[in-house]
Amino acid sequence: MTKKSLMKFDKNLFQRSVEYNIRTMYRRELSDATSQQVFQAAAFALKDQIINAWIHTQKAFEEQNPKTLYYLSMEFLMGRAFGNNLINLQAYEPVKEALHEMGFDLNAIEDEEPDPALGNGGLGRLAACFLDSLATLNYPAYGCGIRYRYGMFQQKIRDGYQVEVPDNWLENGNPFELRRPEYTQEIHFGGHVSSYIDPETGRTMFRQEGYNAVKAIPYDMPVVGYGNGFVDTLRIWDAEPVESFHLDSFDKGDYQKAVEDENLARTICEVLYPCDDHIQGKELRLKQQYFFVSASVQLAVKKFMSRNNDIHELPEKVVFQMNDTHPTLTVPELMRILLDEYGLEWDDAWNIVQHCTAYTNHTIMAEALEKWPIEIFSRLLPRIYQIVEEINRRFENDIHARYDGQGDAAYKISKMGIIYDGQVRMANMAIVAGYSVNGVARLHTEILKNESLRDFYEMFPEKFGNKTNGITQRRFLLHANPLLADWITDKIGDEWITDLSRIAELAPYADDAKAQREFEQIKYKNKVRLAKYIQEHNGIEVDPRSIFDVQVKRLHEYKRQLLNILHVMYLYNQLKKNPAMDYPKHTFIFGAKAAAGYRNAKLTIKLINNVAEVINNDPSIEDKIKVVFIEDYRVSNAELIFAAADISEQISTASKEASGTGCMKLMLNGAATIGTMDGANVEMAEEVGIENMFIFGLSSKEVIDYENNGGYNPMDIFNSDGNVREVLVQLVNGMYSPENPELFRPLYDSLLKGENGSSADRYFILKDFESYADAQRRIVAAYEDKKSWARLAILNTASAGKFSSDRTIEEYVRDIWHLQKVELPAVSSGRFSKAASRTTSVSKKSSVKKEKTEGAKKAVTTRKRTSPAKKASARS
Ligand code: 26V
Repeated sequence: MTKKSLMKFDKNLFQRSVEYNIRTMYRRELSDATSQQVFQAAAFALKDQIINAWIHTQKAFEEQNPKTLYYLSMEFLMGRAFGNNLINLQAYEPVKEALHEMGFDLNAIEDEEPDPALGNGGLGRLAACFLDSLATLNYPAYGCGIRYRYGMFQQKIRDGYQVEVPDNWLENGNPFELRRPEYTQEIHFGGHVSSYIDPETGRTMFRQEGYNAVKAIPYDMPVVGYGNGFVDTLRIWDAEPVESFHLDSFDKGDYQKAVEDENLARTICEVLYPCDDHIQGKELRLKQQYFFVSASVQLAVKKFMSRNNDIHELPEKVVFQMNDTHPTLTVPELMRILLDEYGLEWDDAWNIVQHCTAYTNHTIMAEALEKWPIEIFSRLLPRIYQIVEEINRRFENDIHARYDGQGDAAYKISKMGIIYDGQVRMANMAIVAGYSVNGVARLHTEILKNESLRDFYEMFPEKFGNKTNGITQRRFLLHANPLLADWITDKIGDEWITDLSRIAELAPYADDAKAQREFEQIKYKNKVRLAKYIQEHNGIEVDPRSIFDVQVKRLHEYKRQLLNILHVMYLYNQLKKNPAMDYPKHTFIFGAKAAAGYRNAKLTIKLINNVAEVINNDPSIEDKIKVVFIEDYRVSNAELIFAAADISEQISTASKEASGTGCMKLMLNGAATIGTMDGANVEMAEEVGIENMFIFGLSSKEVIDYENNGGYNPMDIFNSDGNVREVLVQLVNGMYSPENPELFRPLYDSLLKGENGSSADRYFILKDFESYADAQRRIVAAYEDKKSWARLAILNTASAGKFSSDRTIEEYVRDIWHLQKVELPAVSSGRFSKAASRTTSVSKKSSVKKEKTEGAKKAVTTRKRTSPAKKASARS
């Protein structure tokens, strides 16, 4: 762990505080406390320390009135907070020591914390990495999301099958959250729209009536920056019924509405949709989207107006980043507030919206494009629907103005229309309204521009840009891999913790024999740690000297876990035929959750487990291959896995993986990538050199060309390649499912026949098989030479500098958000006092702004507002 420490951690105070908390919270002596109670007590003691810095940061926001980012996301996959907060407060070692003296082991206490899994996968984890970077870089930001009662399901493996178990993460409470009832907002669903004439302006105004209402209550969680005393906020909304339930009410209408309101509040935040295989047009999901977007936007506007005078200046102080299309209702909701509550004219309001909203696309998969049936949308959100209709009408006029002369306006409307074919198309709304559209890796952005969003790119080229994803090195190296973190710091100092580009200074050590041995030793120890976890959780003994070959990510056909396991089956065949074959021990490790209704994904999990069962129990292959499926893959066990991996499997069908971020975490921890030229792999190859990766398979261009020409014929491969044929036959001859030989037939069919109208082997698994097997052979050959392998691994770590989310955030700030760093004034107590010196000082321009703000504040308190907003805020 880094030796540098900015925070004066008071060990005695912490210990007393833990003891006191155990007494007051549980009426127990320390010696009688359970681990869970110690965790709770320690977490509260830690929160006490964070609170000071949190207040301090928020005070600085009040005073400096900076432009603020609202990162709107249905998912924040934060992972455990306790250890991460300790890391960022630079208090990990002291707390470890303090707990040790009290007779507790920090690791065991960390394991008591539930892993808040308010996200499915990449998109949600990216949001969490972004918050870490924003706080570390002193940028004012709120993450806005939903406080799901049940997060991502827990995965149990029963008889090889995935079983979903509810994740009751709040069972023991969440020590890091603060309920903020003072910021409660009211959200309206349903009813109808009526119009009236505003007596002051004479204009026709609209309002929603006869609606069901629900209260949105925010819960705030601190997002602690690394070593800078800066604390941003993750604000997640919970629903509660409005106080309308009067049992003495004899009015039938009221009673019914009260019951409906109550039910609405109960269901809205109940569960995260654990589905990332396709978008289902579920009404509850649309409710969730409007619920958190409306609450976040309402509060952002109110906060802005409490510090500023003129609603027209909103874009100078507020930016809403829409994480995928899920928060696109930001657009019509902000329009509603500006039109109906602030009484703005359409053009004025639209101009503001167009300068406040930006959209990130995270997938090109057509199934992921969100569309809502007009019937559901307009019934649930009647006023919002009216506004969307108007946005669409005006946009269609723009299309006509531009394309009528060329005669293809109708075609363009079919592609770009927001309301089309009975549906509201959310991506189209986000693109038309927002001032920025970005992809998440260079290749992905190019595909958006040239293929999937081509018509939009033609119309609005200036909106498009790329922001290659990144990850936080604080969690995924400093916390996940303390041995390697310490080693790196010993070699090059600890600047890499906040400036990952510095990790390039490790490169010379790649050729240093001593460094190679040390690196290898560290990897070995991490493999021992993972082997222990596997032994405890799977009952499988794996050899830490074997190659740890890892594929951990959501299970999806395009990610091609099936290619990996088919290759394992092929290897097994080779070993069976040739028991003397010289093959270094190889452990194939999988971790993946499948969407509950995704048959082929779930069947692939079953296949992996059945193959594991056969291979792991066959003494004839002398443990040369082992297969492990790690149950319930999530942020906490991911950290163990990344640190221990030799090989990182990034084998998606080229063009399908927008970016990938696991690839970066594994690279940073010194794993070599076997992968296609897809997503961020392309940029990783640029950084580390293609010779230091194991690249295989069709290019994205080849894939897209095949797709545009009706696919290819996998039967040609089946007929010509005996190895492939053997493996495929084993899918359906009962070798891996003797009780039910037909069990894996759907996988077989998906490869050779195609289903539901899609072409056979839609993801080019057989097409890429030989090339993949060849890349695997190259790995085995390279691994033989320990020294050159260590060199390769060190080079991978040393080349990961680009993939820090700090770099990504700086690019968003420079090109999209235009935020300024907020300098924290020194604290008199000395705690966090060095923090201010680490930030670039705020420019003269912002101090001018500050004066203006002071003036503005006064004006707010004295001015008279005549807009409908006055009435609205009076009501709230
Ligand atoms: C994914 C898919 C994929 C198949 C078809 C339907 C569908 C629907 C939803 C989703 C999940 C939402 C998108 C998502 O999580 N994308 C991931 O975002 C990561 C962060 O940008 C990125 O690294 C991953 O490549 C991308 O899959």
